[in-house]
Amino acid sequence: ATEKTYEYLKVSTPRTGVALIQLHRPKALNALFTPLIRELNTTLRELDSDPSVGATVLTGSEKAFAAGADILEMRDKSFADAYGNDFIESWSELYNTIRKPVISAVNGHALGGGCELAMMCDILYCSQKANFGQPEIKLGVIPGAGGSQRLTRAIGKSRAMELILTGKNFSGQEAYDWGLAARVFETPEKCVEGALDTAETIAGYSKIAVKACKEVVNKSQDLGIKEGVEFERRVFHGLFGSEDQKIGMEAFAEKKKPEWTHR
Ligand code: CO8
Repeated sequence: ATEKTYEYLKVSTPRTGVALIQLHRPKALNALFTPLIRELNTTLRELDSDPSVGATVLTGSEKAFAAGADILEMRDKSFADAYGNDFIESWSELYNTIRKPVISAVNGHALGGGCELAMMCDILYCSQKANFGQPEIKLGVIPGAGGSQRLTRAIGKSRAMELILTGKNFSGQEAYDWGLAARVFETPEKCVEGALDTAETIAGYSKIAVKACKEVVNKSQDLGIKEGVEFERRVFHGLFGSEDQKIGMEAFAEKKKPEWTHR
């Protein structure tokens, strides 16, 4: 979004209202480690409070979205290091605190923590040959950034159990067929362009309504249907206090294009 320099990311604004974050640690296939995650979190937080940005696309390279958590960084950790410092907790900031939508455009390897990072995003797009997997079992551990929960919810228990217990990879086409990906594209370029198109559409809407949509859909993952519908209705009521609700409905009545606030 700005002229800032990044060590492990490339950040740009290729469309109006749309930020593109590209993970850029090519020598290690974008393996995720603390300095990269810190930079990612800072950038996402800045974009979240930047009124000119409405949605973000997160991608990697053609070769790798991210080949997992950095195994070399983890190798010598003790239980006290991991538990004491709540290792990985801060890696979920994308899901836990970011309120504007983030779309992942997954090409190449998305393994372990890479697959988990992609699944933390609000919408997952990929190209046919993307290579997903939770291979932690092969390293003597288990998924640590939500993989066992998010993959299971997305594709069902039996399939997720098979993948997590065998460490077998799956393709972008399979991710789409099983409902993990919202769309699958023929090529990496088309995948990133498709994600930017969707982000541009979202960025054209009321920011407050977009945040509310994201919040209520995410709540469906935590609440039962009755509580979820009740929560949705309360947030819906709340939007009648926003300027954008008046702007949107007035524009419809007058057959005009709405000019949203930038709040
Ligand atoms: N960690 C550290 N370095 C890595 C990683 C990684 N996960 N993946 C690749 N690299 C490095 C390689 O060591 C290699 O470095 P160098 O050139 O210095 O030897 C470089 O990237 C290129 O890799 P390869 O030569 O292996 O490239 P190939 O094209 O032959 O193979 C693979 C690509 C198949 C992706 C292969 O690199 C591989 O199997 N990587 C490891 C995949 C893996 O097991 N990932 C899961 C890690 S465990 C995990 O993520 C736990 C989740 C915890 C939560 C995370 C929160 C977000």
